Amino acid sequence: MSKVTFTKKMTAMAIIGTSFFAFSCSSLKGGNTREAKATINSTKTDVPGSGTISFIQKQNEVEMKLDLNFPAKANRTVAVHIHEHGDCGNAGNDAHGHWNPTNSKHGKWGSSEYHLGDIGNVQLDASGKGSLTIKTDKWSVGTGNTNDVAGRGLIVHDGVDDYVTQPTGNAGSRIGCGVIEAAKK
Ligand SMILES: [Cu+2]
Repeated sequence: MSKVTFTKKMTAMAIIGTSFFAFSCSSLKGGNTREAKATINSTKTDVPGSGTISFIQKQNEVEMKLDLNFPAKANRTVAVHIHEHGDCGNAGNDAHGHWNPTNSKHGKWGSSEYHLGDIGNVQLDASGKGSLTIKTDKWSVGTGNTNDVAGRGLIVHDGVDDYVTQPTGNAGSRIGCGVIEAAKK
């Protein structure tokens, strides 16, 4: 009898253990992270450039790090957005419009209304390099939820986002593009 009781206890413990593991993965408790990144390439031969962007989710916070290098845009400000489709075809135009799962107006990140793709303007230095960091609980990474950045397109524009003009910010043509891909587990 004691042997049977022991086996039942072990089974119960295994079930509890499995449930806890599944719960902790989906809610990203503890040290679990989810990552996505994109390599940004120039879409125009006359405006060479490159860049990288990474998104790391820890618990409910996503940290975005963006680095750009567009020498032809030295000392200028360029707009950067997450666009709807992770497709850089047709010189970046296949990425379509701004990613806007909340059906909001275009605006400045953190203002009363803005697209989830409205990363904003990045100042480039005398060599054409610039970077930006955002920490937010508005995005997720690799979750498949409507606020998941993975599978979207990262677009660098030729001009400045005025944060007012709908729905584009009048940011000009597309000079850089990258596909945001979730890191393989
Ligand atoms: Cu854009």
